[in-house]
Amino acid sequence: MTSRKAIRSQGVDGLSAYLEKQRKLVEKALAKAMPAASARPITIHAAMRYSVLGGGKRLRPILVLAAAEAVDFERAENLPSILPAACAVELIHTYSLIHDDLPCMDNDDLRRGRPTSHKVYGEGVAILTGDALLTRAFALLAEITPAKRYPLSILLQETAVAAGSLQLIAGQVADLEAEGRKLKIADVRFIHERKTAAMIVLSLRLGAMIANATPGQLKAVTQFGEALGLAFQIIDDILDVTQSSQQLGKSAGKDLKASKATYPAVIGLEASRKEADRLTKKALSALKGLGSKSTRLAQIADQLLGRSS
Ligand code: GRG
Repeated sequence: MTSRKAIRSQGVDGLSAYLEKQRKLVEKALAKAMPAASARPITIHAAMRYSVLGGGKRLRPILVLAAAEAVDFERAENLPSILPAACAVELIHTYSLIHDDLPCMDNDDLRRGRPTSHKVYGEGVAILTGDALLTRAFALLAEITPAKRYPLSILLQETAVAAGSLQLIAGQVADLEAEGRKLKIADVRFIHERKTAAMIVLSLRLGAMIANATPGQLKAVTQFGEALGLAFQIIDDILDVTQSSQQLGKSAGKDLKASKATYPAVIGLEASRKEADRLTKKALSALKGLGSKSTRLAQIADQLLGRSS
């Protein structure tokens, strides 16, 4: 079941209710995954909670849950380690947003519809908040009871690599260095695969590994994530030039102003749309071997292609 028409016929209403349910589950777990706002020093814990609990689509944690479902539908939600892993990827993602918004990086004052961390708490606390979220994520993962095929060391190692200087940070460095320079599409792809796709692939792999995926199942969700991750960032690039700041909850039109490395800047809007569409189809076809258990993953990919924020 891979055609987009077939996926939609399975009920978009069902998907909205599913996403809402998963979001609530994740929000509740996130609220418990960090020290209380009253823990001393109060500022850092209030700042952690401000950024993490202040909205966001929760795409990555929902992908952790949906990947586990695609492997072991019956047990996915009751796997005790699945929510800690879902929270860990959201904490790493939020850390990267806080640091990305700093004046020395993208210098932004709006995130998730609210003032950015450094605007509220100052730059020093914002840097430390990112650091605290990243380290807290590893503490959460360290508490996981792993499945038979994938020991904890593998989960920790994969997370460290995805968040490290060869993936997430590599993408950010290449992005910074690309500002104002004329790039080829391969260079933009290099950045997007690392800055965005790496964390999406990690989310899917953590979910699948915690559900004890077979090597074939793990390969399928990885290929799905690689294509989806790139499509997701291309759509992000398109939205930056087509939507308002209010619609996005972050500053729109910034990529163009800062001469950022984006798909629309290099190949134009129409070709970017076609590429996002092609990659979404590629992502869907990677799910073929997983059967109907992967319907949610397919629906999420389809919805992301048509998203407006
Ligand atoms: C180590 C100083 C230092 C900085 C690291 C790694 C890094 C900073 C930044 C990562 C780069 C980054 C922010 C990539 C953008 C990826 C992306 C599309 C983010 C937006 O994701 P959404 O749309 O956001 O899922 P929400 O708010 O919905 O969670």
